Amino acid sequence: MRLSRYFLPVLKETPSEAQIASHRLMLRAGMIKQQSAGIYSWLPLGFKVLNRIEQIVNEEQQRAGHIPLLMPTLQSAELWRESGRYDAYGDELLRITDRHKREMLYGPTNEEMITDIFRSHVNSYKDLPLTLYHIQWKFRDEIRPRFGVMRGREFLMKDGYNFDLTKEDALHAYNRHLVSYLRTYERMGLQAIPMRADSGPIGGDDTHEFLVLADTGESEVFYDSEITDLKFGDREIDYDNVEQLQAVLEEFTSRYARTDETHDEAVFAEVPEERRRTARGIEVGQIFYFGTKYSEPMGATVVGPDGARTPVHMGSHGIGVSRLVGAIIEANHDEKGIIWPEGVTPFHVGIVNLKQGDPSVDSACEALYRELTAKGMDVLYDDRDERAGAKFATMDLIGLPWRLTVGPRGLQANKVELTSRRTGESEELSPADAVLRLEKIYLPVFDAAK
Ligand code: P5A
Repeated sequence: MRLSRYFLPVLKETPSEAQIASHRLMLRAGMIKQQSAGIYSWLPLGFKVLNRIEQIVNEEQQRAGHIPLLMPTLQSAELWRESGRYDAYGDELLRITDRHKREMLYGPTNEEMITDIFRSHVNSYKDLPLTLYHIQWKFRDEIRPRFGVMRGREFLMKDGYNFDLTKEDALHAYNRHLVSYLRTYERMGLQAIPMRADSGPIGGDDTHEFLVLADTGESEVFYDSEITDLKFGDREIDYDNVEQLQAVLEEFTSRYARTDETHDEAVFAEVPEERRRTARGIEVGQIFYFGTKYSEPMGATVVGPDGARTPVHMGSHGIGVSRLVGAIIEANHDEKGIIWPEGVTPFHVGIVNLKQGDPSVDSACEALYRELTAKGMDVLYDDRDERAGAKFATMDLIGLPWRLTVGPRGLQANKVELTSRRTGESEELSPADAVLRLEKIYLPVFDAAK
């Protein structure tokens, strides 16, 4: 993409309504525009990041054997009356009446609808296990929408639902989600710690929230510091292997880590004092096992091996896709702007032309742009007729992890400059070597998608 032809409405002023860094930076970098309280348009740069996050989520869900579908945003109140949640959900539920006076709602989650799909089409235990998921907009009429996309009213969620014959099978589905989430967040450059939590309006007893530690997080958390040493890494996982997944669950959940809803001072006191931590965290996902809470009242049953009908065991599993954009920025920024992790960056590299209009510089930039693009990289080429300082400030603000600076002096010695946004360190390389370096840097990112 050539910046001269892109739509990147960066702001010079710091917007006064934004209280936290990620909200400020998303507005300044031209990623979002507020349309109403807690409702945002995603401008091209923000939309690109949102798409990258969606793509990682899709890849990891499908790696775990989960099947994508798409359900609508609007749901009928009837379905929610069947589960008893139409009244129980309270004021967060946006209720709508259509022209025929039929009661509808904008879905805050889809347990009822997926249970309805299941009961319409699945009849036998032989069709289990089954996990279906979608990535779809949700609406929760939050009393205090704030921090930009972090607590929106309209927000994008990946929500998945498992259907199993027995509790044991459903707990394996729970583990599958836990493990796939660990890998998902790590690919985004985040450490998200599974913590024992409360199940709230979704229901059930078994639930973990995934929290990214950040001072601006809305949840208070208590944990054993040893947990932050755990890395998922690139271990080979067989998602059908019950023992392997159970072992990963135990590895990542056996140490003390809880949100304030389930915090227990007495149990916490058993953690050696020097390892006890109290901090704040951003909830970027939550997984639930709730058994037959929806299948029983809604009649989602299968014929079991013994010929008798039995309600299926279910769980649901959510990732806050739009919230993640904010969470990643909270965890990765400095005073100049955003610092994207390579896995989610909107563009892999930015090219800064120091002397637009100089034929040798223009053609070196064009060649780099072509070659990098041919290697599968998304490149943002700043080809505007602007001062170098302004170009650097834009690149720093929008946070591309790597910048190639091309100017007449360097080119005389066949050199361009490759700069890391994170460390600020620069290296002089020939254009050909710069392409090779970038290819090597992004190899693990492209490999992780396979
Ligand atoms: C699990 C999937 C559920 O709704 N039903 C389907 C279950 N879980 S949840 O924890 O309530 O939500 C899942 C994730 O969505 C994000 N989230 C939000 N993001 C932005 N703004 C909001 N107002 C908001 N509310 C929830 C969180 O990341 C949460 O973990």
